[in-house]
Amino acid sequence: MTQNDLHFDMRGSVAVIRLSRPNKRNALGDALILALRNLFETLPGEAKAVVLHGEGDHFCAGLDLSELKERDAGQGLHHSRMWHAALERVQYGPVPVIAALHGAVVGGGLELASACHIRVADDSTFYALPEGSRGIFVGGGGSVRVPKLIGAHRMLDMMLTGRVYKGEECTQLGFAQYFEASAGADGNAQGKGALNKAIELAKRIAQNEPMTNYALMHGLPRIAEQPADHGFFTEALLASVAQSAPEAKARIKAFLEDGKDKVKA
Ligand code: 1HE
Repeated sequence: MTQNDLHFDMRGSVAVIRLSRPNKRNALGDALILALRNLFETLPGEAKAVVLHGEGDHFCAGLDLSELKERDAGQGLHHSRMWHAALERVQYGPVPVIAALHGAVVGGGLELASACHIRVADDSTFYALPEGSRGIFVGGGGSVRVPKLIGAHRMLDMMLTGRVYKGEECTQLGFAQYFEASAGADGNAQGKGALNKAIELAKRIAQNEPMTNYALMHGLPRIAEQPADHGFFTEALLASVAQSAPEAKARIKAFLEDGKDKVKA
């Protein structure tokens, strides 16, 4: 399916979504943001995990600046809220989302990446928040999500000074959980290293019990915002729901009786 510069296909139980606007570096115009929202709201039930990536040399150049026409304050507010609604569907949709990041992950591209659950970077990946130098502000949830990854102090520096982060150290700083080194002369071309790793992880995640995945992606970020006492209670509720699924009981029996899925160091 290709619609509004968004490509979608199923690879087994993994839904692969590609931003397909390479000539504009996958810049996110309103139509693309709305298509993304629509796609996450209508994912087929067979999809147990999503991989999100970008076509061409970059993941995403952020907001389509050509659409940044003269908006009054009210229109600006609604535009930002439209991004919030779309990225909320990414973070709190039905299944975990793994972002394969290559090339530019900038502005709204970093906001989109930070709404995903797992980020995989590679040699080509770089992160920036050019809003500061363009005289605008983040509007796609970046001020809430990005500091949770890298700290408010680092985000502030990026926006004030235009600092660009690149390389494996970004993984330690929190931008991504995985870093794929170049696989050879052209083995990592156009982010294939990150994409292949993201698909491998998605396939692994897709094998988990769906209710456990759902409880993790919906529960953990909310528990993190709750006072400890509320968090313990939410945890107990989620634990009781997850463990009562028949699939969970079957998996525990398979371990106890056959040693299936033993943890390996
Ligand atoms: C664009 C955009 C865009 C490229 N909106 N058209 N984001 C930014 O400020 C980042 C702006 N983009 C860049 O800094 C660079 O394009 C890149 C580093 C991402 C890639 O560089 P490069 O050399 O590969 O491509 P290019 O030649 O700069 O761009 C190719 C074309 O894409 C060119 O158009 P053309 O008609 O001349 O071929 C560019 O104008 C176009 N293009 N990026 C529109 N972003 C919810 S609030 C979020 C707020 C933000 O995201 S602000 C940050 C916006």
